[in-house]
Amino acid sequence: MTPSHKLLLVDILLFSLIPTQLCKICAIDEEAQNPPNSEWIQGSCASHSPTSPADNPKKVGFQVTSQNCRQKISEESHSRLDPLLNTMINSEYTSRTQPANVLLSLRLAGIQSQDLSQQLFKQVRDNVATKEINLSSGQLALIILALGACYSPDEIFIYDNHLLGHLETKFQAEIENMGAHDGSPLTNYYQLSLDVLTLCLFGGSYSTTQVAEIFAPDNKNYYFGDHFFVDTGAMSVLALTCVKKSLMNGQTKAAKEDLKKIDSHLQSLVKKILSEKKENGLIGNTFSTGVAMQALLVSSDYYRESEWDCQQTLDTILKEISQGAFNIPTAAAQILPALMGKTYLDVNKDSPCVSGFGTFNVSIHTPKSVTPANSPSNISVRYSVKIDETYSTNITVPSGSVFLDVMEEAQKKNRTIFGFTMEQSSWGPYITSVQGLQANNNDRTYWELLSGGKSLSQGVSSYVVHNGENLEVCWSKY
Ligand code: B12
Repeated sequence: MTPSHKLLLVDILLFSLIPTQLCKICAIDEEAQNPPNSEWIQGSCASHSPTSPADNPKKVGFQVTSQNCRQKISEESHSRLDPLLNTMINSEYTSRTQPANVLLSLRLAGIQSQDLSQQLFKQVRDNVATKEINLSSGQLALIILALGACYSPDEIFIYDNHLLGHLETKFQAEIENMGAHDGSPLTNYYQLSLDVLTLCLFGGSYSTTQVAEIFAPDNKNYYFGDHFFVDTGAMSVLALTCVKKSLMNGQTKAAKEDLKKIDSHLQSLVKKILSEKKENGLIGNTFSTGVAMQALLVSSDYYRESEWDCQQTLDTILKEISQGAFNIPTAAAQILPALMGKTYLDVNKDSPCVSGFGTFNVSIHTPKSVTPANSPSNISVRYSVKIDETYSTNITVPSGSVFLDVMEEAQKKNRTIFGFTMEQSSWGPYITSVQGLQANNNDRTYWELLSGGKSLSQGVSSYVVHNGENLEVCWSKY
């Protein structure tokens, strides 16, 4: 997108809001239509085209019948979301799924702009056209969710290109890989959840019995050692909620058994998510809170109102937004829907995502820089690569540098010891190998980032390093 194009888009961005009070715990009122129904652990080396559900009977549509159970961001709070919109719209997208993440988020939040939608659609479509074969299952699922969200005409692209069939195949490949590699999927359970959610919402084929079996809450793929992955558990809650709804009217014994199991999984997963609630209201960490909020918004049958102070979570997130925490398009895209009281299950609700409640212009401001004044122009850090042995060096970089700058400096000094590779992902560059040692999903190995022995909650291109800091990349298992 050209800068002038972006400016034009910013000018014409419109919000349409769902009324009612801010952050009341609430469930999607399905009953009227359908009766009832990171924090990171320390690694081993840390010190520690149909157009509506009616047209496609297999599609699961979520009807919101009660507007009273939705959040409302008050008018005064609108401008507090500007940094999110700025990041989503004005960034250069460096990975194939960033445009899909952004398109899905803007559509769910009810932000309308023909031009912006068309630009994003074009990018998503081009990615599918040229790279579909190489997309992971979850990447394809996200693309389908974005294209199909809110009954956009783009939905036809899904059916014309048989994207659901491709997703079914990729989902089965994930399960086959689990059979061959001690229960490890090709990707991870966050992506398997995205797969099931998408197949469920868009009427794709999958076995509910298989889903009930693999998504049992004691499955190792929900955990990092004995630490629960909040993002993954939350995405599973969204997927299982959709599957549960699809089974509600099932009469067969098998359907009833699957429903019972899924209901019990939901109960347990929601409990685990709530147990990761922090004193300030975050659930897991800053970046898992968006999807955790979505999970809690659709699962209020499974907890008491007193168990989650949604208002506190929202206030903390708004504060974090003002401090520039969501400065990656994917981070911004993941948090926005929940702030608008929306979830990925709303992708298929029976009415367009946009309600005609009101419109206003959004003005975009660049978030304030967080670099402290009077910082020295150069800083020194200690950098180590840890495998069985530890290889360390001192590195000097300009103040304001990120972890990646340190790694690059170290690599210049000694490529054999500090050489590394990375690949672009929706969160930025992901470190895939150091010293030629390659991360591997089948073995559940990866390169963990640490500072002062603590696992970081940001990646190499986001984490700003500090003078005197002790940085490590550590060969770890999850
Ligand atoms: C699964 C997962 C992992 C797996 C990835 C391997 C696997 N088996 O797939 C493991 C456990 C190894 C992992 C590692 C890390 N992760 Co991680 N991960 C996730 C998770 C749960 C799902 C990612 C996914 O599949 N998305 C869906 C697909 C469709 O999108 P994708 O872009 O194609 O996905 C790829 C990338 O996301 C990449 N990836 C995974 N984590 C990270 C982190 C960063 C910073 C980057 C750049 C890429 C990346 O792996 C995915 C599969 O290839 C997300 C949760 C979330 N809310 O998104 C966290 C998440 C993205 N991870 C996070 C972090 C912080 C990390 C680490 C930096 C932790 C650390 N201290 O070392 C490392 C990455 C270090 C490195 N080598 O560069 C944060 C990122 C926050 C941020 N602001 O940057 C998230 C949001 C979790 C959280 N709530 O804090 N992660």
